[in-house]
Amino acid sequence: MGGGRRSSDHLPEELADDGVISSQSSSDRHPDDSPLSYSPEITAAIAAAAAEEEVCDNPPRRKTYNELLEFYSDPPARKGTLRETKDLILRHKPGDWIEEVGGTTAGDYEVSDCTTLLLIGPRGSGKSTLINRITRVFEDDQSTPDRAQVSHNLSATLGTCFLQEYMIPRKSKSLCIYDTRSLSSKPSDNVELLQCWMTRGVSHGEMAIRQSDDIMTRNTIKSMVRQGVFSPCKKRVVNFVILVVNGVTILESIHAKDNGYVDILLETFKYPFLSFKDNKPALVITHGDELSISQRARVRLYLGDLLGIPPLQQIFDIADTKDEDTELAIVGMLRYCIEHADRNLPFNQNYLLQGQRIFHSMMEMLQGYDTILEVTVIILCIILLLLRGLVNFIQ
Ligand SMILES: Nc1nc2c(ncn2[C@@H]2O[C@H](COP(=O)(O)OP(=O)(O)OP(=O)(O)O)[C@@H](O)[C@H]2O)c(=O)[nH]1
Ligand SMILES: [Mg+2]
Repeated sequence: MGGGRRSSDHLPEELADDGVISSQSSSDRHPDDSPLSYSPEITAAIAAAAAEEEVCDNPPRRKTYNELLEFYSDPPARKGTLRETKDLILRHKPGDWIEEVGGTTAGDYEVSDCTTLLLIGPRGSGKSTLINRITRVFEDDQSTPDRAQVSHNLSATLGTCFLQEYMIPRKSKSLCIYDTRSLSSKPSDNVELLQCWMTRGVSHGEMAIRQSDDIMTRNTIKSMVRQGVFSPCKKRVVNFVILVVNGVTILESIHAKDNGYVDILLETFKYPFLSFKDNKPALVITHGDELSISQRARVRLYLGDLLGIPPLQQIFDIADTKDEDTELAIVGMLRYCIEHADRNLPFNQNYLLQGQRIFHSMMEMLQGYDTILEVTVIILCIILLLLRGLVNFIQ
C-alpha cells in the first residue's frame, strides 16, 4: 500500500536512526532507556534525549518534543485533575456539553441516551486490554476479572471478532465503548466494515466478518455465536472514534523501514466517515511500558506529524500499567472524546420540530415585511401630506 513511500519517509532524521526496544529485547536496553518511573535513570534519559534533540534544527518540533518530555517528567502538576475529571465523566449525561452556537438550543440536537465511542485499530494493538484498563479506573474492586478477552498469542486466535459493548463504568447508562475486530491489511475490508458501523450504527454481539475472510474463518466466527437470529440489542449511533496503535510496532516498523503498519493507520485515519466535521479520531498509543520516555515522546511526535494532529492534546499514551499517569491519560482521553461527541451531535430530524422551526422563521420573515410595509405607508402618507400642503400653498 501507499506506493513507493517508506515509513521512514514520514520520519525526521533524528528519529529515523533511533534504535527500537521491543518486548523481546528489553534485556538489551541501555540504562537510559528504562521504562517509565521517576528514577534518576529516567531523569538522565530525559536529559540525554533533550540534548540529542537539540541537534534538531526545527524549532517548533523541538518545542513540542520538549513539551512532551516535560509532560512525562512532571506528574505532580497534573495530579489534582484526576479526581475532578473522573467526577466530570461520571456525572456526564449525553448532550451536557453541547455548545448552543449558531442560534441553536440543546433541543435542536439529536441526543441519544448513551454516548457511544468506537475503538478501532490494528491486530493486537491493545483495544481489548484498553477496555479492561479503562474499567479498572472506574471500578472500586480492583480484583474483578477482566471484561474483554485479550489475545495472548496473536497467531493462536482470530482476536476479537464480535462487536462488544462495554458500559463505563459497568452500571452506567450514559457512556459505552465498543471493542471491535482489528483492522485488516486490506483497505477494502476496512472501508466496508467501518463505513457500515459509522452509518448504520453498532450493536452488541454483532459479527464482524470481512469481505476477504475465507470460508473457514467465516464458519468459525459463525459457529461461535451463542444467540438466535434475532438480537434484542439496540443499535447505537457512533458519537466518536478512538484509533488504538501499538507504540512498539510503530518504532519497529520505522526501524525496519516497513511501511505496512503505518500506511494502514494513515489510510484509516483519513477516511472522512470516521471524522465528525473537522474533528478527527482521538489516537491512543499502547505498549509505552516497553519504551523509554524519550521513545514514547518520539512516537507521539512522529504520529502527530504523520496524522496532522496535536500530539499533546489528541494523542494519549495509555500503557497497560496501573499508575496514576495511566489513569490521568485515560480520563483525559475519555473527556476529550465525550466533549467532541457532544459538540458534533447531529441536528434533530424530528419533522414536527422542523415544521415548527420553518413556521417560526416564516413568521419572523413576515414580521420583517410588516415593518417595511408600515414604513412605506408612513413615507407615502408624509409625501401625500407634503403634496397637499404644496397644492394649498400654490392655490
Ligand atoms: N506490555 C504491554 N502489553 C500490552 C499493552 N496493551 C496490550 N498488550 C498486550 O498485547 C496483546 C494484544 O492485546 P489485545 O488487547 O488483545 O489487542 P487487540 O487490539 O484487542 O487485539 P485483536 O482483538 O486481535 O484485534 C496482549 O498480549 C496484551 O497483553 C500494553 O500497553 N503494554
Ligand atoms: Mg481484541
